[in-house]
Amino acid sequence: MLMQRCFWPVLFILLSIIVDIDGRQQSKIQPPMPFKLSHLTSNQRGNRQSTEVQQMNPCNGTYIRTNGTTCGLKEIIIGRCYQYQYTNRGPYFNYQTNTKDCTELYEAFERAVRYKPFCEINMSTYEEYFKLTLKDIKPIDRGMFWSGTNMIAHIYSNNGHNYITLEDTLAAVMLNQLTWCGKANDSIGFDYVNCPGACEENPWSDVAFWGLASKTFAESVTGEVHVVLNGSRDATDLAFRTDSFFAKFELPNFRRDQQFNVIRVNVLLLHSPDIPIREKCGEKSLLILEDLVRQRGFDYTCEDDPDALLMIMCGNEYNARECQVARRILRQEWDAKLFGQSLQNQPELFLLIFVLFIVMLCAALLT
Ligand code: NFD
Repeated sequence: MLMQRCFWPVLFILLSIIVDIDGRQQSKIQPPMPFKLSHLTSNQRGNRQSTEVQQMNPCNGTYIRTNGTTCGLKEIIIGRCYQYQYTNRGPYFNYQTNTKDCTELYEAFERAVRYKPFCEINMSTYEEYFKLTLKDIKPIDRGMFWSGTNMIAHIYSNNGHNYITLEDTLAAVMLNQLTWCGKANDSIGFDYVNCPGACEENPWSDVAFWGLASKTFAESVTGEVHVVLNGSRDATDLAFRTDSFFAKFELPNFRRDQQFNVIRVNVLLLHSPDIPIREKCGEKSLLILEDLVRQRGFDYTCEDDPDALLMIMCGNEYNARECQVARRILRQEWDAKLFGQSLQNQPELFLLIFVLFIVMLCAALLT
C-alpha cells in the first residue's frame, strides 16, 4: 500500500532530476552565438569599447604628449568646467542658478567634432557649443581683446575680475591650449596620434573653433572695449595685423546697430622692456586701426604703455634696463611706507649720522 502510494511522486521527482541534468548539459554544448554589440548590456559595451580604446589610443589611460588629440581630453574639459564654476567661480557664476551642466556642455562639444575629420570642420560646427557656453555673457565696458600680448593682457584682466577676455569665459577655459581632431570610421572617434596642422582644401577648419569663439565674444561686448596691442613686434609683424583674429573676427563683429552698442575702442599699446620700439600710437598700423574703428562709427583712443601695464611688464622683467630706475623709486616709496621714511633715499642722512658719531667719539676721547 505504502509502495503504491509513493510510486508516482518518486517517479516524478526522478524524471524532473533527469530532465534538469539533460537541460544543463544541452546548455553547455550549445554553439556560441555570433557576437553582436547589441547583445551586451551598456556596462559590458563600455568594457569592450575601453579594450578597443586601449589598443588604439596611445594615451592608454595615462598622459603622453602626441601630435594628436590631447590625452584625457574629456576628463580635462569636464574637470575645467567644474573648477571654473565651483572652485574659481568665474565672473558670471555668482549664483547657483547660473551653473551649467558640465557633461551637457562636453557632449555638445563632442557631438560637433567626434567622428568628423578635422578638414571637414568649419565655424558652424561649433555653433551649438558656443550657444550653450558663451551666448549669455555680456561684458559692459570691461570687454578686453589682445593681439601679440597674451600673457600681459591676462595678468591685467585678472581672471575676469578687472576686465573680461575671451579666455576668462567658461567657453574658452574648457578648451584653451588643448588639441583635438575627430576621426571617421573609428570606434574612438578622435585621432590621438596625429592632427593635421592645416587643411589646404579647407582653410576654415584651422580657425573654426577660435574664429567662432572670437566672433561670438566680440558680438557680446558693449560700451567701451579695450585692446592690448604690442608695439615692439618685429618689423614684419605689426601691432595691428589685418590677418589677426582680432582684425578678422573681433573688430568686424563689435555691435553697432542695436540697442546696446560698442561706443569706444581704447587701444593700450605696449612696448616690451629691453626691446626696440617699432610703433607708437598714431603711427603705421595704428593709423589703419584708427581708420577702421572710426569707419565703423566708434570713438577711438590710444595710450602708449599705461602705468598699470608698465608695472606688470616690469614686474615680469625687473632686470630690464628701463625697469631699474622704476624699481629703485618703487623701493624708496615702499620703504617710506614701511618705515615712515625711505632709508635708501637718504644716503646723506647716513653720512650725517656717521659724521656726528665720529665728532662725538672724538669729543669724548679728548675730554
Ligand atoms: P595673436 P590674434 N591658426 O597674438 N583668440 O589677434 C590658428 F589655429 O597674433 C584667442 O590673432 O593675436 N591659430 C585664441 C592661430 C586664439 C593662428 C585665437 C592661425 N592662423 C584668437 N594665428 C586662444 N585663446 O588661443 C594665431 N593663432 C593663435 C582671440 C595662436 O595660438 C582673443 O580673444 C596665437 O597664440 C584675442 O582677442 C593666438 O592665436 C585675439 O583673438 C593669438 O594670436 C587674439 O588673436
